[in-house]
Amino acid sequence: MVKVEAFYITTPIYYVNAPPHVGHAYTTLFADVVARFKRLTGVRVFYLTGTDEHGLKIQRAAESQGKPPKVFVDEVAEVFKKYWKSLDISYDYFIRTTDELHEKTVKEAFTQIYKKGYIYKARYSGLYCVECEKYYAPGEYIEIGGKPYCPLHNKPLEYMEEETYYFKLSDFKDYLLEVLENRDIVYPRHYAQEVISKLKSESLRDISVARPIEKVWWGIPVPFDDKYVIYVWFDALLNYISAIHYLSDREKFKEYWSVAHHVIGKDILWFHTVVWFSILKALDLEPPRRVIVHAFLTSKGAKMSKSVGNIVSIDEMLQRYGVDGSRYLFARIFNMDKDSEFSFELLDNVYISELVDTYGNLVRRAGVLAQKKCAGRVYRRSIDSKVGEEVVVKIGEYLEAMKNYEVSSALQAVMDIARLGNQYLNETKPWEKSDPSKELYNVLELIRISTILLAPVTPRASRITAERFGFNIENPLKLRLESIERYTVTEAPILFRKLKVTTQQE
Ligand code: ME8
Repeated sequence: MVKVEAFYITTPIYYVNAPPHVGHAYTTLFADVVARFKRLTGVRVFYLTGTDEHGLKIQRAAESQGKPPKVFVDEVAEVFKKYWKSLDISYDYFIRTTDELHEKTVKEAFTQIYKKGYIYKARYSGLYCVECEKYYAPGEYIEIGGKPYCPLHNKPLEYMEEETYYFKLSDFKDYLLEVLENRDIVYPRHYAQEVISKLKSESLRDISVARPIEKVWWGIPVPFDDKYVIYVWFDALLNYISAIHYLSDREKFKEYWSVAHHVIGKDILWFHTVVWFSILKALDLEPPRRVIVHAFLTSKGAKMSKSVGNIVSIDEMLQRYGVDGSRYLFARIFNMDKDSEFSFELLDNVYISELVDTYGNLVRRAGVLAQKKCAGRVYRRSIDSKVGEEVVVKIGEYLEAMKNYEVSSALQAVMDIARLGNQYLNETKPWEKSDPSKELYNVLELIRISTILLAPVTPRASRITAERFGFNIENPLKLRLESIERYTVTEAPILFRKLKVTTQQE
C-alpha cells in the first residue's frame, strides 16, 4: 500500500476573553487555505485550531461578567466555533485547554520535566502583563509617566512577588542557537534572525511556570503541589502535542509531529521558538518542522486588538463581502513580512476589480455565451499556443508561491489567468461567430484552471462554477490542458455581487 503523505498544521489557540476579530480570522484563514491546498494535492491533513482558556486574563474576564470561568469559556469557545463555521474553516479538530486529555498531558509533561530537574522552586519578583500573560524584564517594557507599561498593549504592568516554580530556560540557550541557526524552521528566515540576535545580546533567564493558587486559581494545578497553578503559556503550548495524542497514541503522535507546521503572528514568536523548543527538548522531542510567522493587521496604525480598542469585526467583513469574498480578501492581504493596515476602501477595490470584474465577470460572460452559442455544450478543441504557454507559466507561478506560503502572490497568478480569459474574449469576440466552440473551449479551460486554483481560497464559488460548468476540482499539481472532452454549462452563475455601498460613496 502506498503511504499517503501527512501534514499537520496549527493556528495559535486563541484567548477566549473576547470573541475573535479579523486578526484571528487572518491567521485561521491562512492556515485553512494551506490545509485545503494540501488536501487537494492528495496529502492527509490534520488541521488544528482551538482556544486558550486558562489564566489570569480569562479568570478576570469571567469575573467581570459575573460568570464562573467554566461557564464563560464554554460560551466563548462556542462563539469561536461559530465564526470559523461561518468562514468555512475546515479544521479537523478544535482543542480547548480545558479538555480532559489536554489537562492530563500538561500535568504529565510538567511532572516529567520536573523529574528531569528542569523545574525548581524559587522566589520571583518582577513585572507582568496580564494581556500578554507574560513577564517583562527590564529593557523589554516602556515607561509612561515613570511607570512601566506593556509595549504591545499600552497598559500598566503589574508587580508580582511570590514563591514560584521556575523552568530552567537558561539551560537551553546553546541548543536554541544551534537549532535556530542551522535548521530551516522559522519562516520567513528574518524572524529566526530576530530571535537569534535577542538570544545573543541578552542573557536568557529562567521563567516562572507556575503561580500560587491564591493569585490565579483558574488553571491546571501542579500535579505534585496543589497550591500552585501551571503558567498559562506552558499549558497552552502543549496543546500542539496533546491534540495529536502525545499521551495515548504514540504512532499517530510520531507521524504528525514530524510534519508539524505552526502558523503564528509575530507577537508570539518568542514563545513559539525559545520557550516551546526548550519545553520540547526537555521532553526529548524534536522542534516542529516549521513555524510560519506573519505580520499584523493594523488599524489606525496599531496592531488590531481588543484591548487597544481598534478591532474590526468578522461580521462586518462577512456582511460586506460574503464568505468567499471575505476569505479571498484575507488571503489577498496576507503578508508575512509587513503589517497591513486594514482598510475597507482598499478591500472594496480589490473585491470589485478582482472578484467581481475579473474572475466573476469571466465566469458569467463565458457561461452566458456557451449557453447562447452552443446550447451549453462545448467540445474539446485545441488550445491556442499563446494562451496555453501563458497559462502554464501562471500555474507554475501559483504553485511556486503556494510552496512558499505566499498566498497573495498565488492569487495574483490566478487573476492573471482570469484576466487573460477576459482579454481573449475581447479579442476573439465569440459572440460574432456562428460557431465559436474553439474560443469558448479555450476560455472554459482558463476558467477551469483558475477555478481549481482558487478552490482552497473560495471553496463555495469554485464548487458552484465546477458544478455548473461540468468539471471536477482536481489536484492542482496534476493540471493538464485539454483534458476535458466536453463542458456542459447548465447555468452562468453570478458568483460575486456588486457591493451595495462602497466606501467611496460613503
Ligand atoms: O496569543 N493581526 O492568543 P491571542 C494579525 N493564546 N494577527 C493577529 C492579530 C492582528 N491584529 N490579532 C491577533 C495568544 N492575531 C495565545 C496563543 S498558542 C499556544 C497561544 C492572531 O488570542 C495572530 O495569530 O492573543 C496572533 O499570534 C494570535 O492571533 C494571538 O491570539
